Amino acid sequence: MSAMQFDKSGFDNDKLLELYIELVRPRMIEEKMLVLLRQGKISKWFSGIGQEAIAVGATMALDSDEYVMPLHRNLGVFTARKMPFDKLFMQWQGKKDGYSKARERSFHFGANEYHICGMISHLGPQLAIADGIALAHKLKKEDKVSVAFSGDGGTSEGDFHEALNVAAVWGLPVIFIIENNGYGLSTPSNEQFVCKQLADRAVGYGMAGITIDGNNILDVYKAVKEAREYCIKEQKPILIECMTFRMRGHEEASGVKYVPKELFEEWGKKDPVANFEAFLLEKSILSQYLIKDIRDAIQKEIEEGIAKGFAAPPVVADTAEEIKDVYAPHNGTAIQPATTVTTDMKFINAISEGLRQSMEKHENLVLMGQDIAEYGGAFKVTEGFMAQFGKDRVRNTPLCESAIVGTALGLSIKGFKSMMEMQFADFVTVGFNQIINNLAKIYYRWGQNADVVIRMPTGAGVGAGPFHSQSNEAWFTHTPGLKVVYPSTPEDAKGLMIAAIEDPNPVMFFEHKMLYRSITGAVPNDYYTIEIGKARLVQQGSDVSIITYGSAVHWATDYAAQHADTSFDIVDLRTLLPLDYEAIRASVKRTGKVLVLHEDCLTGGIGGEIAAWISENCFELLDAPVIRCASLDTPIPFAIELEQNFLAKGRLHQSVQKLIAY
Ligand SMILES: Cc1ncc(C[n+]2csc(CCOP(=O)(O)OP(=O)(O)O)c2C)c(N)n1
Repeated sequence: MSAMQFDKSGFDNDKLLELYIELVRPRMIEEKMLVLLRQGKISKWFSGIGQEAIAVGATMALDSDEYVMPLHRNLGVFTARKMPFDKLFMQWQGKKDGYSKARERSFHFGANEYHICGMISHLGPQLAIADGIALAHKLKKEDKVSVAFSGDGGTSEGDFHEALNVAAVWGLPVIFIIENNGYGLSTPSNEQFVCKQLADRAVGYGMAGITIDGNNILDVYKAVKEAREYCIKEQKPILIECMTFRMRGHEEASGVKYVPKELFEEWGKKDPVANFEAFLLEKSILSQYLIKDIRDAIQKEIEEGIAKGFAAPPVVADTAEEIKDVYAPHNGTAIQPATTVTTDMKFINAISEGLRQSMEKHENLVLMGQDIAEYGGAFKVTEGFMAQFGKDRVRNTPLCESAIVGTALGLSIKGFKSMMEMQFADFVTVGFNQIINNLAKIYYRWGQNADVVIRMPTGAGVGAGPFHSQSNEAWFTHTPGLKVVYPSTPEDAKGLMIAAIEDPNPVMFFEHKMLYRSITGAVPNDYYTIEIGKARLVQQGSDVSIITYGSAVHWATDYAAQHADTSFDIVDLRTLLPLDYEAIRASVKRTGKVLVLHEDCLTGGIGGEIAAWISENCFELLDAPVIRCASLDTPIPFAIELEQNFLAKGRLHQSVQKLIAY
């Protein structure tokens, strides 16, 4: 007898059997994995035993081309999408023919042909990706939803709040599913949150929220089907809290000592597979014969898959391939302007112009940022854009950098390009995780590119204090998968902006705020790009090289103009990742004396990397040690007197003299 109540109205027998088969598959796979784990044949396992009805029921309620953002207990999502088991097993075994070329473990991978976007370990970031995918559906007027999973523990993350809030404010058709299994690793729910039900939070976001029995596959299926229709019709998100229980440890090795035994007994009676099976037997929809046939077929699939997985050769590291797969392929050769016509414009207007022409060229380009629509952005870069391109494509965002970066990634998965404006580069810290761990790594991990540009108004010089003046480009140059661009002239700013948007990879685009209105130059009127990764020789010289970027290019040229007795070779890097090593080498060759100059602090700044590279690769060309001139290793102070003292500019003369005297 089934200990649970099932309501089969609305389901025909075929559907009930299909649901049963899909429910049994992950259970049987897991049981086999636990055996292999005990035999030491697999390394780690996160079990979803006892929770399968949620992943399976939800996935089965969707169209097969609707994206799911699953987590570590959601094997049922992968199996219900009919991913071949042999390939899944190769994935877990770290074989080349898995879904991530052996670069990712457990469930941290996705596959676009199955409309699954894999998690990163940090859990919460999955939720905002669903926002981006739903936004793509909304913009294309498609009747589709996206679904994201969270555990009860994950709801404590800021990402949960941000993603739900954005979905509610923008009216996005997203189904957020919480698997409330009572524990986050060893932490019980009462140490995680104090609201009665997690679904109660929905009202605070202005969205619908329901709590259902997550162990009842028919309830889950029906709830998600209805939610799907609701989200599409109303163009709103919904929160579904599924009550369930984790029958095994957080991962197998960690055990379950901290869980009271009675809970296992209580929830054991509510096992989703056993109960559904008993119900179908009671209703004569299943028979023992049929169960045996179904289980035999699944068993065969599992055994064959495992055999194939074990037989697959171990992955062989190929450094060239590893490096190649850090970036999505792109022909970044410069696009030349169609005519020679130029207009003198300020640095900021050149950025605007690059963005505007990109919006005209790429109909799939969406701009997002705080106050960028009617208000035109904190610095007015997008002034007038909303009138020209409409509010769908020029979007004010709530104050939630993390969710917007995640949304940008979701848009990218659906083939959109996006630009996100950080109001100030300093605020990137609250979107850091999504940039470093999702945008930067996703292509390498499983081949999905992140076609996202993040604009970073950066730098000091106006007495704006520690949180509106930082140079934080070095945080990103240390992150493979990102490109870091940093123009210093209006012509470069426009060309590099267009290039950044053309590039299918994530680009951090640094704009020095001091340059916005202080620098004017001739800018081609037409659409053109400056190649990312190529430095510019500002002026050629023979005594001292100054290798620099951003506003420091202007410090260097001003200094050189005032010291005509020394012949300066000035290189504007323009891109900090990847660096143009050949341009650096050529400059070293011309002078033999190198100063690396930047506004960023000394320790850990990109200057250290450049100096190390020169000494390692150009030692014979040097007549003096490479000298770095950088800002103080302190936070940036507010008072102008302190800020001037902080900035590298004040030590430029001293550094140059030291180099010349060497
Ligand atoms: C940002 C972050 N902090 C901590 C962890 C370590 N961690 C992994 S899973 C987990 C518990 C998650 O609990 P819950 O969201 O309830 O999901 P469940 O594992 O119960 O399915 C923790 C603490 C992590 N992966 N990421």
